[in-house]
Amino acid sequence: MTRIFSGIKPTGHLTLGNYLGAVRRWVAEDQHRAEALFCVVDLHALTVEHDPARVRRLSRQAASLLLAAGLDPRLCTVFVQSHVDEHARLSYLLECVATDGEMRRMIQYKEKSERARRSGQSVRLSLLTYPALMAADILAYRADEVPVGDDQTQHVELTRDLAVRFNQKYGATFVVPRATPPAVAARVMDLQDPAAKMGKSHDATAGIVYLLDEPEAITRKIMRAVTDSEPGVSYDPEGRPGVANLLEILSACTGKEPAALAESYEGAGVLKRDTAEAVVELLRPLQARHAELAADAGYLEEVLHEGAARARALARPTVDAAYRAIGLLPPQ
Ligand code: AQP
Repeated sequence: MTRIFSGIKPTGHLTLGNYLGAVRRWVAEDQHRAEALFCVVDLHALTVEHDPARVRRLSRQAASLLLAAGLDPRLCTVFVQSHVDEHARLSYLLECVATDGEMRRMIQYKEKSERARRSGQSVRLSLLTYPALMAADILAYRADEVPVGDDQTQHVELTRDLAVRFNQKYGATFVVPRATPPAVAARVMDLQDPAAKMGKSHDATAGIVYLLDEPEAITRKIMRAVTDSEPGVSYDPEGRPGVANLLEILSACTGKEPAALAESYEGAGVLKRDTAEAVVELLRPLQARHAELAADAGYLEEVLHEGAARARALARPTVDAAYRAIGLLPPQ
């Protein structure tokens, strides 16, 4: 059976980008058609300046939102990365097959290290080595597919390279996975800056729709989305990125093609209004379920406890095999 692994970082409140680009498909397709593992990758949240209490809170919230969105622990495994030691164990081995040059080429490293420097912070070494940990997340489970948004495909490519290199040098140990980006909404853009990805850790929040935003806030943010001064509505991601972003969001909500949707609008105002309504309706059930789950903390704890046990049992044989293959003496 196909095995799927994907994760979400507790570096901020989950956004519409996370939902449309990743979580929605995990819920609607992946958990039904494959053996799927979904992980709150909390170790990744430590690669940038962080507040410990906030990371803990966001980890719990992210797990709860995954369940609220419809991940069903009877169909898939939901767990927290740091609860399964195999991720960190394998990450070190992969650092030993990766090169410093390939880590430095990662776009996210360039962008986030630049962001840290601009705000006067030092760049953590883990920000550079983080793709080895992400590769470990995937390879430990011998995952075949990694459903991620566009921004993560470079890291999955690196994971493939590391798996192939390890297998060639030390013997067949890992499955070589592939990224499976979604057909629509692979990159939802910031409503105030359509050149930038809608990202949960960004400081300027006016262009970011969070999954737990009130309907009024969602409507306000979408109605104030930056478009352009051209009359009418057309689907032109290069020339009219703000309008294209709205059309893609509406397309992801309605299932209609962005270009076909564009033909039914004469002005950006009505497009914004319909997009806001569609997003509010899309998120309504998720928000209601999240409120229910918040009243039952025991359930979440139980799901995460069982999820970690299942994940550990799957990861351990592969990671042990990698330790042996690379030349480490097994404990007696
Ligand atoms: N804007 C987006 N459009 C489509 N997919 C997206 N994803 C993230 N943003 C968008 C996908 O959501 C999954 C989990 O993302 P993540 O937690 O690894 O990363 P992030 O949300 O991008 O958070 P960061 O890196 O903490 O924040 P930023 O980017 O703000 O610096 C992934 O499958 C991702 O592709």
